Amino acid sequence: MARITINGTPHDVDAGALLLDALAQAGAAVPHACHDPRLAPGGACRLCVVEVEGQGRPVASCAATVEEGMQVRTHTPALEALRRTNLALMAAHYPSQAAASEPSRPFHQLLAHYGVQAQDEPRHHQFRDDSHPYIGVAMDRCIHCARCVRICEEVQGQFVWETLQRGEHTHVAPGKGATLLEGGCVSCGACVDTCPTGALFDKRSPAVPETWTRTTCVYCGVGCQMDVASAGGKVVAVRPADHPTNRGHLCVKGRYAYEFNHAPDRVTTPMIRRDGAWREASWDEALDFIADRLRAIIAESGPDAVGVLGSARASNEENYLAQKFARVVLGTNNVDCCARVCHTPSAKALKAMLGTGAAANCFDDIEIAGAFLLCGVNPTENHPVVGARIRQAVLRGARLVVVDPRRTELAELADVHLALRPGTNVPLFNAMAAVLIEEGLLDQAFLAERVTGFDDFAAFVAAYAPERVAGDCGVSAADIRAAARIYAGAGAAMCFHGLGMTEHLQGTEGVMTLINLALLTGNLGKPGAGINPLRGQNNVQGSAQMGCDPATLTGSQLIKDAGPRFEAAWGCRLPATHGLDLLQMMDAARAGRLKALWAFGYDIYLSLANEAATRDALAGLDLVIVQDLFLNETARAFGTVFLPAASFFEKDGTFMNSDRRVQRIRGAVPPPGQAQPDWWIIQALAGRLGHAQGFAFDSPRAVWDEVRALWPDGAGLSYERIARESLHWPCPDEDHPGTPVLHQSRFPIGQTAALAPIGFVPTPETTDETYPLLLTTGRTLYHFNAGTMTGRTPNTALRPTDTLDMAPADAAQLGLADGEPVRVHSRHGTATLPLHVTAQVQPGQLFATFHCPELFVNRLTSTVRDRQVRAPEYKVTAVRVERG
Ligand SMILES: Nc1nc2c(c(=O)[nH]1)N[C@H]1C(S)=C(S)[C@@H](COP(=O)(O)OP(=O)(O)OC[C@H]3O[C@@H](n4cnc5c(=O)[nH]c(N)nc54)[C@H](O)[C@@H]3O)O[C@H]1N2
Ligand SMILES: Nc1nc2c(c(=O)[nH]1)N[C@H]1C(S)=C(S)[C@@H](COP(=O)(O)OP(=O)(O)OC[C@H]3O[C@@H](n4cnc5c(=O)[nH]c(N)nc54)[C@H](O)[C@@H]3O)O[C@H]1N2
Ligand code: SF4
Ligand code: SF4
Ligand SMILES: [Mo]
Repeated sequence: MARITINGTPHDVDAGALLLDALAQAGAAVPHACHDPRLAPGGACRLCVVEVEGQGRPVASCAATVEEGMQVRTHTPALEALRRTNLALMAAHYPSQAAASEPSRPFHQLLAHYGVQAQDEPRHHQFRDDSHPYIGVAMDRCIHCARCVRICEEVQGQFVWETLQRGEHTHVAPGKGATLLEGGCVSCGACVDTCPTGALFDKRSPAVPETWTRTTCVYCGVGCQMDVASAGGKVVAVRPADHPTNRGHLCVKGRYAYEFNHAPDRVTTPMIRRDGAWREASWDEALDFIADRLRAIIAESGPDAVGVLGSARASNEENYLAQKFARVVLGTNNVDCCARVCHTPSAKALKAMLGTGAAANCFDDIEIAGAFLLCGVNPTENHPVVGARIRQAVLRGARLVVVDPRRTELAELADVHLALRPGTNVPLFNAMAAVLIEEGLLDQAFLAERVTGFDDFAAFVAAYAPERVAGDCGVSAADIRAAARIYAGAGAAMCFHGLGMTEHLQGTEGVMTLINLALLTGNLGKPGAGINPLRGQNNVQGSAQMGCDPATLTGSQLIKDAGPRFEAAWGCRLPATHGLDLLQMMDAARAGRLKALWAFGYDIYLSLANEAATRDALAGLDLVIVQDLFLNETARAFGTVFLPAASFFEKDGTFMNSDRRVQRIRGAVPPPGQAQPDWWIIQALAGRLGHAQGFAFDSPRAVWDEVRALWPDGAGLSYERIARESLHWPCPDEDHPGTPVLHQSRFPIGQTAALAPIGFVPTPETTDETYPLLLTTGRTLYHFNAGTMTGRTPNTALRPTDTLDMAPADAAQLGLADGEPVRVHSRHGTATLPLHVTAQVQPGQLFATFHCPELFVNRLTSTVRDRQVRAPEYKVTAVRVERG
């Protein structure tokens, strides 16, 4: 604390605080127009000026820090007159009508408070753009405070807005294009959020919504906190919350892509398909129908003829109930979720080598790391708020290595971009390990205390010298060496990886090769380091962690270890047979052994690799229960019963994000029609099947308390605490501060971890004369997975369709033009997509997203799976392309 005197009265305020904040804290707030706590001080508007004893001129309190003994005057007549003059200058060219019609805008409040009249004088220059679906521009209201310029630079890192020209010609406009989007805008809305006047505004939101509700974003695993505005039972606006996870920032999906919630084709009534046609049913009819069919199937074929798929989009509480339903009500361990297809390889590799199958470090370490190693991950599009933080760190001087076949946005900024041939992660990371050893770039102390198996490993990777493998990987040996030196030389280097590592024949093993690098260089168990999978959906970490996995119970506890405790708590015996994972369920369905499947919040038909194989499997089932917001592709093609679910905007619970935080979701609007939260539906069905007991929770909080009782590392995460604190598990009791950084003094598997020699097993999916190109699939900023949600928002205007991305040289050789439809053939199927010619992909390679059901990119992908946990190889398919 520091003692300062404000207007003659002493006050104790935070030492080192911004003077502007300290004044507000002491009840002597001063006005400001250009200040935003997310930004470095601007000092431009001169409204926050105060008199400080000993300083000749008024001081901008937004740019000064508190000093012990300071004597400050905040509202002297001279200061107030100065403020009025400065405001009058800003108001000279300001439209009076705007000030009158939207009195709640901060700048308009200032004008009213100081009695300053807007003067409507004409302007020389004014940027106009009505083309963005979300961001409106009314630059006749611009006061040149530069907040939009600074937030785009300092928070998002996009550098779209610029203050152009000087004097009376000064105006704010995109510097690199005629419109916002041409100027590089990624539609995060940060500029709208900070603009004090409404010169930038949300086109689709009212200026003053009714109620605000704090919740967690439903899209990616970053887990941004946001405030949802509702009016008339509808979501009308979303704003970023100032919270450690996202620090007052959102991306376009969290900020703007909410209108799916009120889409006209939202399913709001249960439905049963009879004679090929969907007919509406009451909840009683639908639940009785399912209960009868399940009873009959279990009586005839046993409980292992049924499978349950939890949802990475639903809450922890709902996923907990789903796996409890499978194990207790049905009597099967056949339960899984879509973690299977993305980061189960990461979880498996991390758990096997270190003991915890989750990210080692937290997002706050981004600002500590000296270097980043990004492997097969595209955060500026897929985890944009983390992507922006990484970009800011790199702009401030952190080193960056990107390992990705494509020139992603972050690859553009990288010190070294290893544009490897898809499918060659294992030799590439083995080569980096070989360099670390050969060049002595090792953390000897860490190796001595925490690592075993060095000699065998060193002998093994010597065969992977960069000069030997670089050709096969499609990169230069010098670049592999440069990358290894950056990773080892940073003090603390943080590794993030994604599906470019996991969705391969060698997915799990690829991640193991990354863990080797961290062990060799001591980049584990300390801030700013770690191996960090960027988890996919809002709650994919939680879905598996709650036990939607055939081999583990809640808290990733192995059935063989924790089984007896669960049996005691649940009052029943656990199923004796091994469960099937999702891919094994598909195999069993094809073989006629699986008869029924309940999938909630997971469009498996569209999203699983190799449509033909998925179709064969799903077509063989007697009962397919789909529980979703929309009639998704699985429901359309194979559904027997459809149960309408409430969305995250409409229910309470928790999500678990990518850096192990458990965060609340809170209902902001009521569910439409008869839609019900997933937790209600699961309990209702359990009741029908004679298991009302054990499924009689009256709220998600009650479910969560049962989770905490069974999961030792989550025991301290009560609803009360997570409402106040941002906590990372392990958090074993209510006084525990949580664990942002894992493995600090030991690993859960013991004091040491062992290096893993991993030989290279190439994928059978190789190019030849008939299929000469390699297709890799993935994502884009504006759409999310199955597209059910973003496809029902104006994001479709920002990106209307999936495309097939091709290098200019290949397009020229094939005589294909940008935008024309092309047919893509693989050994497995055919799809037609519009061509997008781009230098982002290398010659010989292609990239496509899978967000459009009508284009159905998974008609092309193969049946190759990860050797250990069976994640499909979405990332490598040999194809041929011809005019469509
Ligand atoms: N906007 C948006 N955000 C999303 C999603 C979305 O659909 N849209 N989905 C969410 C989900 S479910 C997930 S799992 C995450 C996924 O997020 P990411 O892991 O970032 O996903 P992808 O875009 O599928 O793949 C990442 C990168 O892997 C590269 N790659 C392909 N093959 C290889 C290879 O052999 N080696 C290496 N090193 N790289 C390769 C691709 O070029 C691509 O840039 O995103 C989540 N966030
Ligand atoms: N070619 C190719 N295919 C891929 C991938 C790839 O990289 N390439 N990636 C794979 C990966 S990593 C993943 S995770 C999958 C994703 O595939 P999916 O999991 O199928 O996709 P999502 O769009 O995340 O959401 C699934 C469904 O959840 C519904 N939903 C949302 N909220 C709720 C809720 O609260 N309750 C209920 N009941 N339903 C809800 C949505 O409407 C949607 O239909 O795709 C995989 N498919
Ligand atoms: S558009 Fe808004 S935020 Fe940007 S300079 Fe003008 S008034 Fe400030
Ligand atoms: S970064 Fe992820 S969690 Fe944050 S707003 Fe975007 S989609 Fe939502
Ligand atoms: Mo995913």
